[in-house]
Amino acid sequence: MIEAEARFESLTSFAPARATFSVPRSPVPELTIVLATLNERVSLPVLVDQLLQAPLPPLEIVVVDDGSRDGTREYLSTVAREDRRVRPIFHEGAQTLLKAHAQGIAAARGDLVVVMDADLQHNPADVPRIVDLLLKGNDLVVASRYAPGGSPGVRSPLRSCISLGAETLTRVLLPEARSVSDPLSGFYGFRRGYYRAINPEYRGYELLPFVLGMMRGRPVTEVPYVFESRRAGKSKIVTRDLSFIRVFLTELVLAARVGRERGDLPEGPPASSSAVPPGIRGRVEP
Ligand SMILES: Nc1nc2c(ncn2[C@@H]2O[C@H](COP(=O)(O)OP(=O)(O)OP(=O)(O)O)[C@@H](O)[C@H]2O)c(=O)[nH]1
Ligand SMILES: [Mg+2]
Repeated sequence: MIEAEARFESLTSFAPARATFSVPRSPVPELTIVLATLNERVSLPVLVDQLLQAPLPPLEIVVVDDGSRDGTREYLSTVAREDRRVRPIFHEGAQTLLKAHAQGIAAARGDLVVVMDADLQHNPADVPRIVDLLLKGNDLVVASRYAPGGSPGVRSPLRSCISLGAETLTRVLLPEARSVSDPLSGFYGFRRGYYRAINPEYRGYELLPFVLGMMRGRPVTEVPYVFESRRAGKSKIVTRDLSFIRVFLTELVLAARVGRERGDLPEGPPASSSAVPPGIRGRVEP
C-alpha cells in the first residue's frame, strides 16, 4: 500500500461496530427505501407510516439504527414484528451516516433503491416521483434543493456557508459532481445494479458522491425538492468541535478514488431494468 493510501486507511478506520441483523423477510420487493436513524423516535413513525401508504411498487424499508437511546429501537422492533416490510438493522454505537447508508444498501433486495433522511426533512410525498423516474428508465435520480422549484429551506448564515464550501469542494475534487446542482443531497434513488460495495470502514456523511463515481458518467436526472425544517430531535452532523471537516475531506478523496477505479465498476443495470426512453435522462424534471 502506498503511503497516501495507508494514511487514508488509518483516518477512515475504527473499531468495527457490533451489528444485530433483525430481519424478518417479506417477499422480494421491487423497491428498497434505506433510512439511517440516531434518536428519531418522533419523526420515524410518521415517516414509516407515510411511506407504507404511499403509491409505490412493492417495497421494503431498511432502517439502520446506531444505538438510539430515545425509544427509536423499541419502535422499530415493534413495527418490524407487525409489518415484515420494515427491516431494522441494529448497531451498538454511532458509526456515521455514510456507513449506515452503505450497510442499508448492502442489505437491500429491491432493484430500485431510495436513500433519504429519517427526520422528515425529506418529504415522503416526493418519493413516488423519484421512483416513477427510475421506473421510466433513469439510472440515478437526485432530489435537488437547488433545481428550479426546490429550496434549501431556512438555515443560518453559518450553515449556508458550510454547505456552499462543502459543495464547492465536492465539485473541485469530483468531476462527476460538476453537472449536478446538489451533489451532497441526501435524498436520491438509483438502480441497485450500478452500486458497488465500498470499504466497510469508510466513514463520512454523504454516500451520493460515491454513487456518482459508480455511475461512470451516466446522466443524472434531478427533481426539485424543498428541504423542510427539523421539527423534532437534534441535528447530528454539524457539530461544534469541527471534526466533521476532516471526516468530510477524507470522504471526498475516497469518493473521487471510487470514480477513478472505473475498470472495476459494474457494466450496467440489472437484467430486469426497462429500456430508457430517449431524452428523459440528464435533465431536471420540473
Ligand atoms: N444510523 C445513523 N444515522 C445517523 C447518523 N448520523 C445521522 N444520522 C441520521 O441521518 C439523518 C440525517 O442526519 P441529520 O443530523 O438530521 O443531518 P442533516 O439533516 O444534514 O442536518 P440538520 O439539517 O441539522 O438536521 C437522520 O435521519 C439522522 O437520524 C449516524 O451516525 N448513524
Ligand atoms: Mg436533518
